[in-house]
Amino acid sequence: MFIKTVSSNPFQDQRPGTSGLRKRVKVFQEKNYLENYIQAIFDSLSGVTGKTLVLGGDGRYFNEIAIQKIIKMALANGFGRIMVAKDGILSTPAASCVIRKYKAFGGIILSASHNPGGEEGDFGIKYNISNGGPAPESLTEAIYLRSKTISSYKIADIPDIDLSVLGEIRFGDLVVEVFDGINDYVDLMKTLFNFSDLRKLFASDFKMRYDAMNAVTGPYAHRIFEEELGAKEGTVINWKPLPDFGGKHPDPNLTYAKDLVDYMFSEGAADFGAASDGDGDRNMILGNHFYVNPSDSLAVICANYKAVKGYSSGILGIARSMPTSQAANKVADFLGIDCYETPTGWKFFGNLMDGNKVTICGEESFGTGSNHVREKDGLWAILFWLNIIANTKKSVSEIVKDHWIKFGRNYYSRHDYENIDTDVANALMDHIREQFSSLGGKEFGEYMVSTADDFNYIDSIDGSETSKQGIRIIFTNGSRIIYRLSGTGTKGSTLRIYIEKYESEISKQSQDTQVALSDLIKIADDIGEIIKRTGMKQPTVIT
Ligand code: VG1
Ligand code: CO
Repeated sequence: MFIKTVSSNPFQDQRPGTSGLRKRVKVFQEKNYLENYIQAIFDSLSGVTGKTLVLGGDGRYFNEIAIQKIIKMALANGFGRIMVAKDGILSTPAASCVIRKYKAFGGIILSASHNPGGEEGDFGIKYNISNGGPAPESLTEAIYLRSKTISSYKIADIPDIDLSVLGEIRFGDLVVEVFDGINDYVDLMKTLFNFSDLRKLFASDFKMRYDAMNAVTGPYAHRIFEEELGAKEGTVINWKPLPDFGGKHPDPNLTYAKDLVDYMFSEGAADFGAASDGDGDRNMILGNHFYVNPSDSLAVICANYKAVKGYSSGILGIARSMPTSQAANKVADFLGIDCYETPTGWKFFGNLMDGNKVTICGEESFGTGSNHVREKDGLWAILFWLNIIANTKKSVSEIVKDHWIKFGRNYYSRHDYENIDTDVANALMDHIREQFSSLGGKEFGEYMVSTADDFNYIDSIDGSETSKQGIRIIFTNGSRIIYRLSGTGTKGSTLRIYIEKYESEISKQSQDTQVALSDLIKIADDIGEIIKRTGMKQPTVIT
């Protein structure tokens, strides 16, 4: 095998964000842009010689082109076995599963997750380490530093691999293995969930609709729900992965999964509705005429762990990202276990799971998962909910309302202001920071501020510190307003405002969320001058 060294000039903008490097496809198509970043990853790893690398993606435009280049570069950089998913299709949680199962050195997942795809859309690259989880900050920073000085990359001179044929291709001692990206994941789900109970559920008059949003989970969902569990044909819709996701935005929320939401709120809707994002790590849960807030979903899953065989012996602890509502804390208190608070992004949960501190983790952004892998897992959350339904014989809305009666309700909403000018966004955040010293004790109607600060995180396992992970305005009654700038967008800046209010009185638990939070929404604008500074009268997305 002949290895070429190609000289190249570095780029200065290859800094990974919340979840890998995300850029417009057009940027990745620039000469050497992809190659440089991949080489920067390999240069930042040590001891890869002869080891296994897992490779796959969410099927978006540029997936296969990138895969062919990465196979050649990984071989040139010393990996001994490249496990590449058939047709290049591998969901993020399935990649995590496979890395762990085959004890790979790491994996590269090609995805920009919920960002739009297609030629005009986004592309992304994530590197995952041997525990199956996203690279920690220390590694992503090392990759970024390396990318700024790189001067060449290595690539093997071999033909493209046919990704449609399972099996091994040998180049001397080196192996490229095209494997089935679905089987291992389905096998893992079978060890966790009571598939026989679920088969009975689907054999009854229970009806479900799952929208794969033309993204990666389609083949997984079709296999699990329709083939394994006997759900009626047509339960899984939009299940063939398309390079442009059918022109849609594969983000399972009230705005971008509108077709499913409209259906679930229509006459004759199914009992259960769900969707996942581009790379399969997110989930949205809907009941008949009912939407489950992701923060509540995390709390409900934790409170019902006994319903699921893989967890029935107990959960070690819970972790949630800082902006996620405190509903999970109520459950942890009740169970007598710890609830950890981490910065946004799944990479911060890995150490807690590896250190046996937590079993279940979640984020407000439609991400829930457990220590079965080291990524959030959309289908896992959906199967968990189905097991709860099978076990309790209650509807989704009954399950959530009963939960509120027991634990109280954390009214919760996130308001996103997308594509605002980056200078305006930074100035807005600084404007809030300037008020930190004067906000303590300040009253806004019935709300009094107890704390106003930047969230800084110290990892309890390795002591690493991460600062400025969102501005917190915490009120004396436990209500919160959080301001953060997104780390996954590719156009301008996205301001996220997370608003939370706790309500223990049962008679006050059935208000409309936006109405219940209206005072806090107004306070968020008073403190942040959002309308004035952005010129936007309302958020672009409300979840
Ligand atoms: C967003 C979410 C965050 C999630 C991240 C990656 O990040 O808020 O909770 O972990 O996306 O999810 P940000 O920085 O834009 O707020 V995924 O499904 O896009 O890999
Ligand atoms: Co995702």
